[in-house]
Amino acid sequence: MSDKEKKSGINRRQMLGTTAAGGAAIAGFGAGRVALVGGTGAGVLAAGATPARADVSSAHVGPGDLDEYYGFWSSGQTGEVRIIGVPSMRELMRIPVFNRCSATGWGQTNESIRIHQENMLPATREFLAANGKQIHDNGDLHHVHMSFTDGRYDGQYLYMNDKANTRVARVRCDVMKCDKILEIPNAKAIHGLRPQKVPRTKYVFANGEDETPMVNDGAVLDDPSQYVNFFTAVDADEMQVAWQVMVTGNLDNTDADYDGKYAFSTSYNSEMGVNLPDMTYADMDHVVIFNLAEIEAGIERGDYVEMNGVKVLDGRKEANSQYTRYVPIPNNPHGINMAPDRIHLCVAGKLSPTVSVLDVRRFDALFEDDSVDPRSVVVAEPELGLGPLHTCFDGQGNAFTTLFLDSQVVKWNLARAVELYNGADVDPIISKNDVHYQPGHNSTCMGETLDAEAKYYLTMNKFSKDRFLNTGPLKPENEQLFVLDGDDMELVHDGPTFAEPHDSILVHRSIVNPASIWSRDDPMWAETRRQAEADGIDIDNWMDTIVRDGNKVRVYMSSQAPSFSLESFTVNQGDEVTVIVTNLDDIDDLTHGFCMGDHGVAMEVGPMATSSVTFVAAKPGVYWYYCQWFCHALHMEMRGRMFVNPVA
Ligand code: CUK
Ligand code: CUA
Ligand code: CA
Repeated sequence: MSDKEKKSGINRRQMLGTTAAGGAAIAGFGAGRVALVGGTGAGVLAAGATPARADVSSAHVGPGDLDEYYGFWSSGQTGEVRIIGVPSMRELMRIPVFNRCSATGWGQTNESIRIHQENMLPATREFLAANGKQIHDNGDLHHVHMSFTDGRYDGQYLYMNDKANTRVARVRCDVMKCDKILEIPNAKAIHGLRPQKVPRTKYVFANGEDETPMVNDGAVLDDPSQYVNFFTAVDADEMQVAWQVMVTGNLDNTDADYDGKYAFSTSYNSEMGVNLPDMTYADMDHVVIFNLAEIEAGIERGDYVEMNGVKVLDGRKEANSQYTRYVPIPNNPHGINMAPDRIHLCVAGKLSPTVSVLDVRRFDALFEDDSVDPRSVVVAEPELGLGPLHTCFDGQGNAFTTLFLDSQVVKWNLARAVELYNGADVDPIISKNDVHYQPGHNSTCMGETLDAEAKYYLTMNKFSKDRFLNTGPLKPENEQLFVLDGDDMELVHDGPTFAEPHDSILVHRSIVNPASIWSRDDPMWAETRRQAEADGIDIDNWMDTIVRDGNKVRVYMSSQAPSFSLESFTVNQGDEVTVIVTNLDDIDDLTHGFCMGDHGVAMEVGPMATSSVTFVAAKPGVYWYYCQWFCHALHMEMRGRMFVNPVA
């Protein structure tokens, strides 16, 4: 980009000073969005005009060739995880987690309902029952991150949040299926989520975004002075809450250091406001630093209250405990990203055009000496552009920050930002590239680990506007992949995505090694196996048995291409029918399904898997069931009949 562009960027930045009143800042936020609807042409040209020095051919993955990276995508309000091949950007798979899935039966099979219900709070169970439901139908999955060992991905698990229904879930990387869903008590709206990096992922840190009364039972309603927020550490192995810390202000995003000492979270609502003006009036909000050793010591000596079965420590500002410190940060900060240099923590200002850079080596001093100014941990605060949201790293001392309002990514140098803060006459900004449009999260390969690489840069954009054929009032979002070559960034992919390309990690394929067929002793269907054993059925071998237990009927069948072991079975109207299917085909990629026509019942049965589903046979008549995953030339013929006897 030219100096002229750079200068004009700075001028526009100055229009949104850090001292802007909340209302003015918000007005600017809105205006930026509107302006971008029409202001797109220049950006396209600027990107195209970059000299094509980048080795774009490295990003081409031919038909039949395999990608170098697994991309794990959160899908926002769709509630699932997606696997994308990078750099081809081909969608490889979807992993349902907080959503219901027609193809796999997630949220409908007994195995998945058990996972949903196992760690559900009793009050939620009652609430759902009152609404005629067993599980929540929706989720809002913002962040997906892999388990770490010594600051590097270990390929074991993925962890993810549900903002909509205050949950944390886990996906097993050996089968790429969700195995745990944990509803978090006390907190509300789990938003930011990160695993502990060092020495390993013992904890998954999860932020509660919404403020509510400490005991939210209706006794306190519209009295925000009694509202609180909770930071949660989940035991990553047990998938149970380890402890919570009560904080001042709300919590937005979170991250952890490379020393295993601290976790930290942004708060955009230090004001504890409940409307827009009140959430934005303060010039400074804060980052909360959580001292893990002090928190564990506090639990050891019993310095907690137990709320809903969770040990809760008081880390509020006024408590003046050793559990937390509060660092003032301008202005409604959002993303918080730990650099792979193990030193620099980058906090994006959102309403402030700055990224605040904190030196984590200075955190010890804050806890050792109360008189140390919390702002002394800030070692740089470069003005980068309008609406900075998230930062990622190339492992070579550079950072990439998304600028939501400017619809740009700014590449900048951490060391030069520190020099500038110390008074040197240097410009930390290396380049600005237009993206389309309004980026939120961004990623580099292995960028949130010690193995960060300067290879590809991915931006996940909230709007596609005019970029693709019009799909009606609801437009897709857009994700763009750049090849990094020195200081150049070459756009190599521009592709629409259904709601929503929220966040992602790019993991080298050498770290991820899923199985091709299920192991018969997988814990996924352990409870189904127990029931079968009680019925005298061996679900590991050919089975074609119907077990009646009062008005409960269990139909055990096997599938082997191209047939089910049962051509038909008979039940009585009103029976509660459970169909249990084991897929005895142990061949790579040979998935069967089971769909009961006109009953809203369907599921996937992977190679060597057992799945089961339960429904009430309320309608007399003949109903065909069929295999719903294409498996064989005679896949259409893979079907059978259920006879439902009318009750006289
Ligand atoms: S938060 Cu969405 S753009 Cu939910 Cu990760 Cu920043
Ligand atoms: Cu079995 Cu299709
Ligand atoms: Ca604020």
